[in-house]
Amino acid sequence: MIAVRRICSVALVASGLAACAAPPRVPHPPPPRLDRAALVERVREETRHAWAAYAKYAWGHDELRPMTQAPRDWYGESLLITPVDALDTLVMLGLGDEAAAARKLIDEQLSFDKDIVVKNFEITIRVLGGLLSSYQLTGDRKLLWLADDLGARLLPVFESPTGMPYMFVNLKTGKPSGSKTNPAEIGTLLLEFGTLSKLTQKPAYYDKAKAAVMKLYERRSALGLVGEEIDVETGRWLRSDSHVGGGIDSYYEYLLKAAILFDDEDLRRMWKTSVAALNDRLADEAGGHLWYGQVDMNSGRRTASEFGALHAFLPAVLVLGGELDRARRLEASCFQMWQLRGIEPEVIDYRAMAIRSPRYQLRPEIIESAWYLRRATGDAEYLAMGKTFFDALLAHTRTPDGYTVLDSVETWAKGDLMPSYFLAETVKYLYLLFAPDDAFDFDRVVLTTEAHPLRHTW
Ligand code: DMJ
Repeated sequence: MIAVRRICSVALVASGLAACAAPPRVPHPPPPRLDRAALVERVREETRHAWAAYAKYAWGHDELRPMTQAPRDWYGESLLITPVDALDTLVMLGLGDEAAAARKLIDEQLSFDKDIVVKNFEITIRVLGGLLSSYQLTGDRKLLWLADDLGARLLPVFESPTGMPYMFVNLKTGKPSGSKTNPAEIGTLLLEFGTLSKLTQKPAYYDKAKAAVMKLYERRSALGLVGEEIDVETGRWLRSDSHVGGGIDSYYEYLLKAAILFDDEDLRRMWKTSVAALNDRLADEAGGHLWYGQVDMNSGRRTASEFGALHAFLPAVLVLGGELDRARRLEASCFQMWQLRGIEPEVIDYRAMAIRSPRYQLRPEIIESAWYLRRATGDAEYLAMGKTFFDALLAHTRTPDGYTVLDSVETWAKGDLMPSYFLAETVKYLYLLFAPDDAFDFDRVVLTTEAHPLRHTW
């Protein structure tokens, strides 16, 4: 009897249940009805709180360091990264005064005529994408002019022997640099460069960004996978680890989203082949949950079982691609990762359910996926998830002066940065999740990897 009891309790501990005997069947109480209107209002208030801190301590600079109440510029001189990244959020949330102030700042002060070497990917997704979506939302032609000026200065990145972009470029001289790069930095340009092409009627932007992604796709392995690092001068892979995390993630996202926004059949075919390879080779089952881990792109051999905050973009893209069951299961896994500590760590090992990187960078991906799932299914479970995310952000990342990243979700030690994507993405997806389903017209709209809505108007 004792032996039986022990076996029983070990099994129950392993399965996370509290008692040995089958518990009486008590129906789950229905989830409490959320007051969506109150949540929407609270997200607006918190956005105002974050923006006010930027305005007070970092006005005219790239980002805010909320703990030291200081500004941060990425390249010594400001490119107004937070105001540009945040402007469409301020407009969409109806924060009229804040949006007007951001627009005035951008119209009057933003200049790209600077002798600085910038990262093409980050400036494209945050600044070029922000300018384009804000132009479409406001009709302010200065924003389109700025986008065109920036696009022209970034364009030399594509002048490599393979046509795949260098990682950096000097905004004044046009000198590109950094031949070792990754799929995300090559493949996450087409929504922004393509939209710029359509709005300015300059085909070069679309053609170069599309050629680059095709060159990358051509270099996929026989298994249909891409690796982690590639040299754009030789076209050779430098690292063959394949996964859907940082450095690769949004390459896949843009195959599908660009196929949708531009009605591009090449890209649709490339997405279909690629997602089939991901589902076939990277998808992994552990603890009854679906994950996407790491394999070698050539042999398919499993190399690691890591998953993290960045990987959590995938349920959203699976929803867009019509794979609802996988999306649901993967978001449930992401939620399990969140619940390990009550806020998600940057990376876990999903087999050991152990934290590998304890930071929380105020990332939006898990919230983004909850919003896509909510729209696709109508299920209240995703609203409840969103409330869990929002409550945790309020409890652990809010400061008297905006919001900050966490150095550790194990100790709750705070870092000192409010990344621009917090205002571009994190609060926007929370708002969209709680807002009435028809609050925005998403007809022919695709959201970029930085949550900038781009509308097909051409
Ligand atoms: C954002 O800058 C973009 O979403 C990018 O694609 C990767 N993730 C960060 C936010 O986590």
